[in-house]
Amino acid sequence: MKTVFITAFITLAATFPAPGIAADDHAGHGALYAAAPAVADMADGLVKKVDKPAGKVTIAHGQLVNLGMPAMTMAFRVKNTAWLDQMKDGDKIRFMADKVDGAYTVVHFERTK
Ligand SMILES: [Cu+2]
Repeated sequence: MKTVFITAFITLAATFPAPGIAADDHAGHGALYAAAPAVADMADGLVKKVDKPAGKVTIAHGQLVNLGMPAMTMAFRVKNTAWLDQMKDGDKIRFMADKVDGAYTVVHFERTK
């Protein structure tokens, strides 16, 4: 029972990093790490290509305000590679991207209709 509780806590902590934990990796981006992604940081995207071996997804995306990036088509890494199984070519998504270890990475996404 104790183990279950600890696992749940770690999962929760990973999902909603506290500012103190996130500070080292994401200095200067503190405002992004509220419990839920801010609407302004979500962008529309169209999945062009899922490359599971490379762990990447190519997305035609709208403006990414938090990254100062205009609309374009580019490849992203994903925070959780299991997400690549939930995406397929032609999917419309809403997503949030950030720079993780120097690479543009999808850190949140949801499918839209
Ligand atoms: Cu881009």
